[in-house]
Amino acid sequence: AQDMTKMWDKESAEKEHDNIQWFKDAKFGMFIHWGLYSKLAGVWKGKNYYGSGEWIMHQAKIPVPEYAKVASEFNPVDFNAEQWAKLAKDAGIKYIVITAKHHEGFAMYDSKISDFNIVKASPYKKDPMKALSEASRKQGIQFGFYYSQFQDWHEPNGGGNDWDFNEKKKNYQQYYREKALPQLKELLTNYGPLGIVWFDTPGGLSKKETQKLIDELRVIQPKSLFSSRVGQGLGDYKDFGDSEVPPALIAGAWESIYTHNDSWGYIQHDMNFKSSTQIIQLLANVSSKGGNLMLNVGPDGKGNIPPYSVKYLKETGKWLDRFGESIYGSTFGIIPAQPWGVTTSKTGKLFLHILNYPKNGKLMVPGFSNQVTNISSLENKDKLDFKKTGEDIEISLRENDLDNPDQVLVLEYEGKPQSYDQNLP
Ligand code: H79
Repeated sequence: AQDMTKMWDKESAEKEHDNIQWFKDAKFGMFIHWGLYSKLAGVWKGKNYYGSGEWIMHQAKIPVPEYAKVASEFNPVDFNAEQWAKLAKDAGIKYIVITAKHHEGFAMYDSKISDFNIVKASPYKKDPMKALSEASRKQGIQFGFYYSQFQDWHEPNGGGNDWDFNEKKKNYQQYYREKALPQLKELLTNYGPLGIVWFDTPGGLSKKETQKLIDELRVIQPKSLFSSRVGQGLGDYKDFGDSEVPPALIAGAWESIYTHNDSWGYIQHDMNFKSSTQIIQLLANVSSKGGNLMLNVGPDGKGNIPPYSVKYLKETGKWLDRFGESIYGSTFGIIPAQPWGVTTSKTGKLFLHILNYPKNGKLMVPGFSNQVTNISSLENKDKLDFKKTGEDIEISLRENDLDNPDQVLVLEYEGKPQSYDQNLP
């Protein structure tokens, strides 16, 4: 795996895209991995695979012609774009990024560039990306595409497939010219305004060539944000490694991406789903460091989102209905993580996310120099008693309304705050 933290440079972070604000405010995105691998569901020739369902072609070294046959059986008759978008809305999701083409090389949309696509090669014959792009926008959700720009195991000149093709004899430039770039242009041209183009696992291009790729796409949709995995330190916001939260505050726009269970693509024998409490705590943790969480769901080959994803996402949405003010539009917490939890901020307000309820009912906020005017429950506005001694605040919690692990308090204060991280603006 590549070290994604090195794929971003200060230069890019400093000149921000002029359409970056919606992304910074959004905080919670939905990643969707959906392709032929969803139909295989982690099983090939009776053998179970674990890890990343979308890697099964690679793990089982399935030859291109054999894998292509899966397309002729891929018929997601249960797919319902309105339902997916409604679920995202109910979950409090603000943007969706879906795999238009993953490393397997199969286009999940109507492509004129390659016949290896859902409309041409599958009995389904429709374009689910068209439907989902429209349904998402109808719900007020930003829509974007994941596109694997370098790895393409279907193509003799694409990256990654070393069991059918000789990696040394590949002409990556030709692959970029004939497939990746033209398909990206299709996606940017035919699906309305895209919030995000999400690249992954770059390769085969120099910095100059990567910049040229960006420039050629940028003219089609100047407002779309490109993820940092376009490579060479370029892109409009930073992505960390898969399922990685940075250890401390990060300046600028960034995102952590997480699987819901242990896989991106659907695996029928993976039931290790994060509960809504875990999702909420992850979201609070990422927000407290200034970033977004994009949580993945892996629909199956029929087009159904796994029931546990539906359940836990809806529960997360219920929590966001109550406490969303502390997440959406917030910036990093101005005090570091505490034994009881983390904080997020807005002008004059510090939100205290209580992830571990202190046994003695006393919540300590250390090192806070500004004058505090009020501390209350974000949910019912009930005031809480507190004592401030120097820069240390002791809040008396009330057992009855603070007995679960995802309560939020709001601390209101006067004056300009100081961040504990002096490296940040
Ligand atoms: O789309 C998801 C992954 O498929 C993709 N990025 C996220 C968003 C990705 N591409 N490459 N990698 C992740 C790193 C590769 C990890 C691997 Fe493995 C370790 C490939 C083989 C060993 C994971 C575990 C996949 C198969 C086994």
